[in-house]
Amino acid sequence: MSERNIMLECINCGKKYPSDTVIYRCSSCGGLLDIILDYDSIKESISWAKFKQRPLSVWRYYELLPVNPKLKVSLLEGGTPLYHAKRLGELIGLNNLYVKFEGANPTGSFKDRGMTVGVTKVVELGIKSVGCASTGNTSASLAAYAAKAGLACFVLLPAGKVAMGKLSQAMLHGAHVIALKGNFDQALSIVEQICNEEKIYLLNSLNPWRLEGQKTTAYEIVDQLGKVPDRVVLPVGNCGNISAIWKGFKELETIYLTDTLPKMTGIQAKGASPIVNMIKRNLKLIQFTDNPETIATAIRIGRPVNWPKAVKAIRESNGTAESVSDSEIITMQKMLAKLEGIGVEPASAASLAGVQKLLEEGVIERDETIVSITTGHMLKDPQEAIEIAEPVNEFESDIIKIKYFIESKLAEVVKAVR
Ligand code: AN7
Repeated sequence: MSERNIMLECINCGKKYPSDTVIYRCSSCGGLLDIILDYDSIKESISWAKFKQRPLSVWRYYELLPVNPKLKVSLLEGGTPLYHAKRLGELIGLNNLYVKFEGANPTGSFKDRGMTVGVTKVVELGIKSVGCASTGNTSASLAAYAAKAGLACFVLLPAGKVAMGKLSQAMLHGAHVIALKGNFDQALSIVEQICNEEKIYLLNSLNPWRLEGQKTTAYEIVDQLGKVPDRVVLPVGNCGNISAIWKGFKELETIYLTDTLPKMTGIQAKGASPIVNMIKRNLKLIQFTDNPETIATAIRIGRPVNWPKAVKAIRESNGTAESVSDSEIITMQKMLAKLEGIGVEPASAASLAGVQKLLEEGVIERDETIVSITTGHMLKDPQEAIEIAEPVNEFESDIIKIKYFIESKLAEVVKAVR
């Protein structure tokens, strides 16, 4: 790998480490790490035309990924749909609203983009076990990729706070599931310590190799839209994804594949919104939330580890952050499902609820081209979907009553059309 000049670098003090160093924070200052690539040489070997000869996927862009593609552990991740949300856009007043549906990934969330690269890195390093703390999706994804690579997998989850779909995935893919009587932030702190002491490789988004996979969302958006959108809006929890996607857009500009940048816009749930607080009050340091709470359990995070990267992404890009209530999340989740046929979990609906709110506040303009990233599939949290949807209509085996019911519903449709 060394011939590709790949290095780890502390974003805080600039200390560099060789790419085979097993490390998650700077050993000098504790800062976050980033991967440094040699863009001058990458520039020579790539073009959109070359990318377009390969399937739309994370690995379409392998020259920009800092791992050996010959060793790749892949379940065919990425290549997710970019939908033009015409009906929803019309309703809320946006002509150019697009939804990047990350729920279409192999395990149903964007985490797969990161895990394919992160687990490939594990194979390169020759490590045999992996671990993470998770609000659910990270554990589901890691469990699947660990299974594919034949690795032992340990996941720490906040007990009783992980949606059923996600928990069932981690269990079925054979992870050792540890339910912690505490929240995600406490689980991450424990697992980080364990990974520093045991031979378990940490695959939370603190791990910069994983984020390299997630930056491909930016490449795909430009590839599918044919241009850089004005704004990218996404839900923010531990702050890995917004940081990764911003890196992706900046790289495209660096290697002359694009010439503009989008405004990165992060959405959090009201009960777990330390980034929104920081951006709105223009603070230098984050104030963590001790008891985060929201129906969007995926982003029930009060102490986001990647906050410095995320805040930099938002500020550098002239973006913003906004929070939405649980009821705004639910309303949007239903609208997206009923108007567009896109089924997402609550955290992902937060993204579009944020779009609507920012539009109403006059922050977003009506003619902006907006890509809203919906990060996870609705089947991740079927319990919540059933609770918020119209109840099912139960009948005895009586065709008259059933026909009467159907006719009353058809009459409603006719009324609505008029
Ligand atoms: C659907 O699985 O943190 O800001 O442990 O599952 O990169 O953390 C999940 C996060 C958004 C937030 N949407 O992304 C985990 C976890 C969904 C998510 C986020 C998550 P980051």
